[in-house]
Amino acid sequence: MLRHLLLTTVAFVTVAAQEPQARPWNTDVIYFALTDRFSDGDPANNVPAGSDPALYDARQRDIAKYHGGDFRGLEKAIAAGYFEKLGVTALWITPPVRNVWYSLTDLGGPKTGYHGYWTQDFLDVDPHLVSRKSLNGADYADTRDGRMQHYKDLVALAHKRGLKVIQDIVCNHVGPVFYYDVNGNGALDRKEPMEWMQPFRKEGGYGNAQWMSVPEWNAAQTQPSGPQTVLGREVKTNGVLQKLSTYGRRGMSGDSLGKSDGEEVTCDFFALRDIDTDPKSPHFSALVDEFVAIYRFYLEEVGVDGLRIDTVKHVHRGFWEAFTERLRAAVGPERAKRLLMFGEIYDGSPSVAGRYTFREQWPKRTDPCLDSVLSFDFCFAARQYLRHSAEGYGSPFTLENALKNAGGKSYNPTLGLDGLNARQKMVNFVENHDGLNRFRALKISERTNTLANALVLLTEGIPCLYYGTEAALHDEDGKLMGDSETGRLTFLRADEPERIAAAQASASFASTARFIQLRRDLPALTMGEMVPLWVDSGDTPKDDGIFAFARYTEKEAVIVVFNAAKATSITGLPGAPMQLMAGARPLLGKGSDLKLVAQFPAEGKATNVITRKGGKPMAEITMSPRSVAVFSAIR
Ligand SMILES: [Ca+2]
Ligand SMILES: [Ca+2]
Ligand SMILES: [Ca+2]
Repeated sequence: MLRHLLLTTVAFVTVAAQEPQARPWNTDVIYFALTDRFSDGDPANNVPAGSDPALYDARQRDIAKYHGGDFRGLEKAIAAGYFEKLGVTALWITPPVRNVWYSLTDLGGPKTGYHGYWTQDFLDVDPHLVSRKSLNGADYADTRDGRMQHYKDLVALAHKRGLKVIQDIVCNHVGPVFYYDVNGNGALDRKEPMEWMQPFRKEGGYGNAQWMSVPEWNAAQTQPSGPQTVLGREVKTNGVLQKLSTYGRRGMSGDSLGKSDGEEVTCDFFALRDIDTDPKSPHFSALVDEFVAIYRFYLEEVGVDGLRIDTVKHVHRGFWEAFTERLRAAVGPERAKRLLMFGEIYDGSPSVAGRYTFREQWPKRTDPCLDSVLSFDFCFAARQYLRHSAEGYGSPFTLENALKNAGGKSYNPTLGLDGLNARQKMVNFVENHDGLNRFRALKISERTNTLANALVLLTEGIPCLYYGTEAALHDEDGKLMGDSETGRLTFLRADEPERIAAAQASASFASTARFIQLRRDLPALTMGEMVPLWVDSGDTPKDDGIFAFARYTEKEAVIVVFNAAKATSITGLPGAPMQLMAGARPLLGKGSDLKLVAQFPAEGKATNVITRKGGKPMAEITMSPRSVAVFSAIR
């Protein structure tokens, strides 16, 4: 056995832990791939040895089962230059760690752990994701080291092609690794819902929790058990996650998702077991150290560039204080400077989400806690503006507010070690898997989907595209309201091998790539500040559906105008055109003009008339129906 291990280890494609890519995060475009749903590159791992075959759906249609997507599927797309052609520069992948594979009870019924958020072993990679041979034909052993090596090779390949990798991490909960033994028989009674979920107890927990032991679901005691050596590197884990006392064991609160009274912090997340992150608990310091040791390993040894942090608002704030501080210290200032940590705070209120970018001792301590957050307020506002049945549109006022908030007091203005503040690193999106339906659901057209992507790509912050949106992946079952998980479709289906070529040939792909290219061509679109310029006014039908804003630096400005209406619209009120000002300073220099650099659809007829009054440049921009236009200007 040992000999076999040594031989296969030598055959690995050994790549030294990679230095993180040096470019600033606000010049990146994130592509979020739910690994199980991107592409099945290796059918051999679809039913890992010993797992229940019923958990896998070979048709790739049942949203609750494994679809077979894996690292090889991502590697093939990277190697084929798919992401480079699109222009995205960072891959956010769902948690790669070994999961519990099945839960009989979850939101909406039985489900599998295809998405990766149900950790069983924080220092192992899930067998569904890995192959037994590398892209170059070298062997990967069927061991923790072999699986981790495949992950490391994926990251190295991404780096080689200029892509950063963002690992999705969870500190709030683990999978259903234990059950509540309600009948005291010392065994899991699978069909007894109460053994999976107990009603929430605000005070005290349940004393009847027992570790699971169901191999075909990989339901077992949490790992790691103590110090581990992985890929030849010692990881000084302490085994705190192996103690039942580390978990709250308080059961599940039915309406915890919408709560903000503390209940959402301490309850189980459905059948997922809540880790007790209370700074007052005796294991607190060991718990923080455990997660620091684990994620330091992924940053330094595997080479991942950034961390997307799950379920942030379900964890005590003091935990994030300690975790971010100790992790930055552990990796050192140079590495910390290149590290992005952004959190999922599922809340449309910027004051709730933004809180996590501040330290609790603010303003005594001004340095950032989390670097930034996923911008749910932007997402909800963009949907309010652009996502309506029958190609209607809503008011852009909420969008204007979201953009103003991003520059307001809700987010920590202090520059991080990289010289950028939270606003500049806000992760903007209009869709993802966070309990939201895909933007393109039901009758939302490909054109509207592209308008939404343009909004994401041209706004200040880090744009994040959800896999498949570049080819207008359509969720015909998704609702416009009342979100579900139907949008987690498989993108490159195994039964449609031509799909990747079709995706690249699609009109959506071309326009999305064009907007990403604009970010390279016009520095104001990455480094520039943002100011809203015009919002559809109720006083006149002339400007219906218009939303306009500018991105600007000292020397140049980019003016972006959207028209969501089905009729031609013009920026400004009759006799009062839109002013091109950022505070007291004009966005357009004397004698300069607005230069149209891009429009979508390409056959659009955006025109502009510039007037000047009292030193203030003004623009009447005429916009084709349902279009966006981008202008550049010398200040
Ligand atoms: Ca597979
Ligand atoms: Ca029992
Ligand atoms: Ca919690």
